[in-house]
Amino acid sequence: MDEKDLQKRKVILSGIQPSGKLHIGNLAGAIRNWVELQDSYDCYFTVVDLHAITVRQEPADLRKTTYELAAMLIACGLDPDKCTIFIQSHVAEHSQLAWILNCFTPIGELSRMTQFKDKSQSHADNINAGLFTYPVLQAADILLYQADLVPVGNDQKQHLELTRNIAERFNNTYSQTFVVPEPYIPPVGARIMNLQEPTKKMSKSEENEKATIYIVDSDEQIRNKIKRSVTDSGNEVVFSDDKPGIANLMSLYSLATGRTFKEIEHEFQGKGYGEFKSAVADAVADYINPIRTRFDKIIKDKAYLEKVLKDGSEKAHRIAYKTLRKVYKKIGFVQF
Ligand code: ATP
Ligand code: LTN
Repeated sequence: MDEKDLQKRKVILSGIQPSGKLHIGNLAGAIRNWVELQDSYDCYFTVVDLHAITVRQEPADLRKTTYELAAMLIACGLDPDKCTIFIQSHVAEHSQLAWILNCFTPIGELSRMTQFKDKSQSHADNINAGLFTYPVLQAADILLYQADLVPVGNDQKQHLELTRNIAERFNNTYSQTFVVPEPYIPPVGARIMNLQEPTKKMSKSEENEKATIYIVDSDEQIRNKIKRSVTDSGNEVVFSDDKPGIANLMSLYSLATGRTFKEIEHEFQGKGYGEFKSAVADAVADYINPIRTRFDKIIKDKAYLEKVLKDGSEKAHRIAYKTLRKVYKKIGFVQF
């Protein structure tokens, strides 16, 4: 692809918090889609450590998790030659623009954010100002790169709406400065559920280890977790709302094999849950195995990982700097 084509491609930005071990839900619902997008868009993917400190983090853990998440993104298929991968705090413009955007965000709009309300409840001992202005920093992440599209799950739609409001307010006050981004809801966004309570989503913050398949789990651990997962009464493998356990295993099997629900129902007709669970266990273990193997290699090669992140932050900085300068000029700051 020549320089001109590259310039014409639409810009995508997304972020993920280094706040725990990555699980198969994150892979199915977010990262797998990012991998698909990197061939057709100009993509920026960032590990949002500034966002992560809105809840208390152990410094050594945060550093380790940030490295591991970056390595995991590459292991899952993001190719540093095709997209830009960087750590948010390495590009100072994120904090700089966030401050400015804070001055364009009414407190009333921030108090309506459901994530703030939820997190204030779950972290009642530390309701800090950063937790409140979290969505403004997210707006800065997006607007710095003039992103056209932002791949996010449903839970982030409200933050994206706020980003659009901030961008429009700024553009109307001055003149066209920011691209107003659209959410990108992927065509297939499998939602993976908790293996022990299949009506709850699989989540990093779940305490019961048996409920979650981590990408770093061994084949054996994956097989055991699936074989011991909670299923429903009955014995037919069919996709139905009143069989959340089986439906979840079907989603996992579909993710691992690429088969449709119809094909899966057909494959296991008259075979019962035991046989189905064994097949899912093997398929998912085989699916995760090469990702874990790549991860183990990358995480040991610090020099490679640091080079990818340095190149990524330099590229991101070049774009972010241009936007920030434009903003400084519009609001009347003396140019530096
Ligand atoms: P937390 O427990 O802190 O809420 P999480 O595991 O739910 O963490 P997030 O960091 O909130 O994950 O989300 C990262 C990305 O993974 C988001 O795009 C989100 O939509 C997606 N995601 C998270 N959990 C699932 C799931 N169970 N199924 C599908 N996608 C998921
Ligand atoms: N808030 C998001 C993570 C996030 C993000 C972003 C997503 C931070 N900055 C920019 C998209 C674009 C979350 O909790 N999933």
